[in-house]
Amino acid sequence: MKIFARCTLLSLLLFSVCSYAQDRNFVRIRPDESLDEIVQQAAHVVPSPRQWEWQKLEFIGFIHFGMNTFTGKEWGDGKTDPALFNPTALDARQWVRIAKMAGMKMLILTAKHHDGFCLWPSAYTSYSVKSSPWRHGKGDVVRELADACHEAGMKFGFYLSPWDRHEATYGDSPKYNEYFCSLLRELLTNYGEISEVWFDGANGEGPNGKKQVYDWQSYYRVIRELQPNAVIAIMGPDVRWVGTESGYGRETEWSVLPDEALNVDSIAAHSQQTALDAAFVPRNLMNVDLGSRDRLAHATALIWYPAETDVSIRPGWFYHPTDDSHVKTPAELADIYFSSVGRNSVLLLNVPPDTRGRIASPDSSALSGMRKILDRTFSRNLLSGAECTATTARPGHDVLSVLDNSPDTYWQAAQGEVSAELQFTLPKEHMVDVALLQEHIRTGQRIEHFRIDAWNGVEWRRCAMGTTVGYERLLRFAPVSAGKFRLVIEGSRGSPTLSRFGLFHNSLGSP
Ligand code: FUL
Repeated sequence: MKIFARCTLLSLLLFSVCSYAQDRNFVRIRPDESLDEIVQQAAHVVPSPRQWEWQKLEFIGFIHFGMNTFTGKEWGDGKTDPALFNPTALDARQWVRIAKMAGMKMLILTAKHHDGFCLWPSAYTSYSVKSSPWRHGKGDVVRELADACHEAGMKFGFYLSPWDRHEATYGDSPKYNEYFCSLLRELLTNYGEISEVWFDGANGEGPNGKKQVYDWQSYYRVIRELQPNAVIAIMGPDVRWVGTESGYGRETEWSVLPDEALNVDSIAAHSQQTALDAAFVPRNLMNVDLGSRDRLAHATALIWYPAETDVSIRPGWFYHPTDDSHVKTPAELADIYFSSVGRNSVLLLNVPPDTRGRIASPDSSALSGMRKILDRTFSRNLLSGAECTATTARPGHDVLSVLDNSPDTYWQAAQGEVSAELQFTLPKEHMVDVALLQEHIRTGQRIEHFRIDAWNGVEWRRCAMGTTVGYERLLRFAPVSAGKFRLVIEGSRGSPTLSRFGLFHNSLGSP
């Protein structure tokens, strides 16, 4: 009996240690694992601490600024005279003020775009601000923005284009890789905390162009060594490009994917190939399935690889005066927010400064209009004060946790339960047409489908339904007035969690 008990205990222990990924953002799948076992593994893959810190930022800004701002181009050829770079009234604090007002938590600057022109006085090239008339060659845009961000409590990151149309060593692979690492070292050592490094997959060299073999691993090593908390995005292991530059993510967005998603060649092949060719011809990736059970079935390893949705507030990435009348409207920006942040992705919205080095007024008023819509919509969770019940709860994780606004507390279904019903009786009837759900992703991403119903006094009527939740899911639906609502989790990969649930009234009306 004793021996039996010991064996059982031992096998239980082994089962929980070996069988599931324990708080890891990477797990290998053995060839003999069944689909059910793989799905269980997937349910236990979680963000790394740096991925979690990044995910919580939700909304971040892109600053495309450089030689193209002065030439009117989108892709410079690297031959433009540095004399042309001369912003008349550059004010990085103004960029930060506007970004903060909009609700952004980080700014990412194009420290070097494809033309190779460096916005800081690098010691490794003369093709930089130091050869320009701006601030008599003593200026440093990276410094001004990094300082302004840090002063204001904002995170700072940089975009550094691997493709370089100016640098003579480009194509001479080892030499250019060394050059690129030197630039990285400068940016990662001299400007305080760096929270994101953004590597572009774009390259328009064409079939007869220069062939540069990038040494990604050496780039990643430099970053991990100098700024271990920074996430490496797009052509990198921490943050995945959602796959379109339209601002609209997938309805079903899994952050846990087979590790083949992390293939730099295929990311590059799907990236922009010619200037602006695909920027606003949104490739429809909504139906591309990356993380369903079918995809997991063939996986040899699983990774936590969350999506970032990049989009520009204007038709181009850089400022062009002719686009002043084509800035996205507050309603369009709010729609993008719902379709990116609200679809389990971080929104990276580009706001390009003009030739003065300031954000132009059409952009700042569009951003403040968007902020007003979002603030009005989300100012009050109509479920607060509601009486809540759940058909199942793990001890210590009761349903009230979904209303306490804390990302650390969460409701969870009892072990082994993959469906559940959470009911909310409001103090009085309310009109609602927006729902917000957040899973506790540090336990894993699990919910596969859910629906929200309203009680009309006689029966439950469905208001909305969805598939994945992840870090955050926002849904808009036809307005409904009721005093009782329920969230039905219909399917999940292991016992589901929810750290937040809210119902709101959209200040713009329904879509
Ligand atoms: C693309 C680039 O080619 C664009 O110019 C822009 O920087 C965008 C964010 O990424 O791949």
